[in-house]
Amino acid sequence: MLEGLMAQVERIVILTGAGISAESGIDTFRSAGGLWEQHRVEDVATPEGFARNPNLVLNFYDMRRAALASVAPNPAHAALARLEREFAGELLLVTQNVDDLHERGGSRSVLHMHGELKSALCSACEMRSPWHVTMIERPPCPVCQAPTLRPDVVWFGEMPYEMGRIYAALENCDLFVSIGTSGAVYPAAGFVAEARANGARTLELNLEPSEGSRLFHETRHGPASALVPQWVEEVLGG
Ligand code: BV8
Repeated sequence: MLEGLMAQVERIVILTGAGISAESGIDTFRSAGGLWEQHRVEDVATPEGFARNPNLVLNFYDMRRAALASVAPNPAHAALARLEREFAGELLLVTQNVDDLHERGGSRSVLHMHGELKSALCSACEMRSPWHVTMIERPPCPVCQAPTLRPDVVWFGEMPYEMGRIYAALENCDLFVSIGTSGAVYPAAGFVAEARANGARTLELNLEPSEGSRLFHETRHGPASALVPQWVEEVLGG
């Protein structure tokens, strides 16, 4: 249905979730045995959980940050990087993921709306710093030296990053594509309705129907490593 429209697409917003990194070996949140089954969300992804047991939370993110060294981007990440290089129109890649696979797959402009494992946020000076090691030892903030670093990750109840920029792009895009996300968490899960209300076409590429599938003009189900390269070829080939 969208094939014929691909040639007229000028402004694309893409939202990715944990499903795009699944074939790289990074656990998703809601699959069987996924991250949230191993830990209660309230304990590891909320400010209250961090206040209650900082060591548990720091260790949870230290382990995920360390695990990045043993995974690699997959063809879906590479295809989005190719789209960024070759698409003549405007492209905004927004990810809910805190991993660095989009960047390692070649994407140069990635908006991490929920933060990044490889970044540290100082609770004292509120500055963000690149971070590649552990935090459990309470290292000094590179900016203010206080021992008050936390993972630079947006927890439940916290405001995601760059919402103004995201909504502006959703208002102007003519195609919104959601890749590898369950549509379970807001405000990201509301982006499709926002884009559709502004007249954009909407496409979901996901292993199975998400919670928001019925809101998309078109949904394609299968692994991202197959669906994303195929869709990028359509956009560029169109
Ligand atoms: C906020 C970072 C407001 C941490 C994350 C009631 C109604 C509506 C909203 C709420 C509500 N109660 C509370 C809220 C707000 C809350 C929320 O939405 N809760 C939900 C549970 C109802 N949201 C928030 O708190 C957000 N902030 O609202 O702030 C505010 C206002 C003013 C002032 C201050 C604040 C912040 C939410 C951010 C939380 N942080 N991540 C970390 O990573 O550790 S959430 C985390 O889960 C992800 O970032 C992502 O956003 C979310 C969903 O995960 P997915 O990426 O979708 O992964 P999932 O496992 O769920 O799904 C994977 C999908 O991939 C599946 O569909 C699967 O089929 C597919 N898949 C699997 N394999 C493949 C595949 N697809 C393709 N190929 C494959 N191979």
